[in-house]
Amino acid sequence: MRSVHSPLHTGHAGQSELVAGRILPGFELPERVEIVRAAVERAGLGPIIAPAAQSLDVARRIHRPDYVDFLGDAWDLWVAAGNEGPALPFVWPTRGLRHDLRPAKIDALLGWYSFDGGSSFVAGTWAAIESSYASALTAADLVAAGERAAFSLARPPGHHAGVRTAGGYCYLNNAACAAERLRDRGAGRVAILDVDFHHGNGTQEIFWERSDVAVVNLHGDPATEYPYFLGAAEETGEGPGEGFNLNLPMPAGTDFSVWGAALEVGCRRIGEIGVDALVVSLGVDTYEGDPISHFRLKTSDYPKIGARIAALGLPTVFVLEGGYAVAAIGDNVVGVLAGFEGA
Ligand code: Q9C
Ligand code: ZN
Repeated sequence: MRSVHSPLHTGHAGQSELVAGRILPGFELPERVEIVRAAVERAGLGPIIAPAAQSLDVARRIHRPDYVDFLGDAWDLWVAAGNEGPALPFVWPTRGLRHDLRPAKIDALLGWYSFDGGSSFVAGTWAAIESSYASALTAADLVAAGERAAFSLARPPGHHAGVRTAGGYCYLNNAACAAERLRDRGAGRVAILDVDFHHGNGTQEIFWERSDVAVVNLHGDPATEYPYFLGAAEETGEGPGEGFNLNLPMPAGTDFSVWGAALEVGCRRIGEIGVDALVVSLGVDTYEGDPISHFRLKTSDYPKIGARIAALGLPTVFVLEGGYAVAAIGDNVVGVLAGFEGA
């Protein structure tokens, strides 16, 4: 399969994040994608191509248009206000505060448009966001044009980004945009299968009331795992979307014997619903060596994931999400893709 990749992600570097009471260097590093790219090349998975230029039209339908505009403006506003380091939110309009007054100042806008302190902005952040989005849409276009599968080899990731909020290292929801693009190109119904360790709260929020994009999430139980405030099994969708959201939370320490059974449940549901195309939110932070996550999948498990996904027989867009054990991320991601191709 072809991989879609842009070097513009490298400008999204030196960001910081608020974690456990400290401002730390970000975990979501440029090396992640560089190592996956090297592994794709080494495995001979297929050509690596540049994304086609993309308008923000799809992003502005998946997200609020003013949020997309903010992402493009945030760094310049931060610098214009006299700041130098990463733009990191520090105040949020949570319960009990007003939600009807869009603030004017960048300090407040950062919190208005985020749900945590995980998604900071540096000078190259917007160019990286755009390149990750364009890579996902280009991969979707390849699949819509008849390719069996394509891989968006890009960062920053997207599945935590909601209708109007950044968080969890995410800004635009690339997988949601890819699904929307597949719909635009003729797929009647699309499924998103999210195998990242963390619940894809943004993807769930975006498609919560929609039946044309079904969302299946396998993740750490939000009772104890980030993002905490979404992802319980009881969340099944609302209105026309009722029954089109499936959450499969699992406890810390879960290994492939349990995780693989959940994948089976998720894949069967996708088969029952009946969809024309699939987007996989491909996080490999389920790996036993991941520094911020708590599942115990092994490198030898990832090809099995790819093979099970391939058995769905669907045109498939893979979109890179999390995975922070940098030394293993290449083998684990390529394991899924090679397992898919070999099936
Ligand atoms: N001690 C993705 O995998 N911080 N985002 C968790 C760390 C946020 C992960 C706490 C993790 C976000 C795309
Ligand atoms: Zn994750």
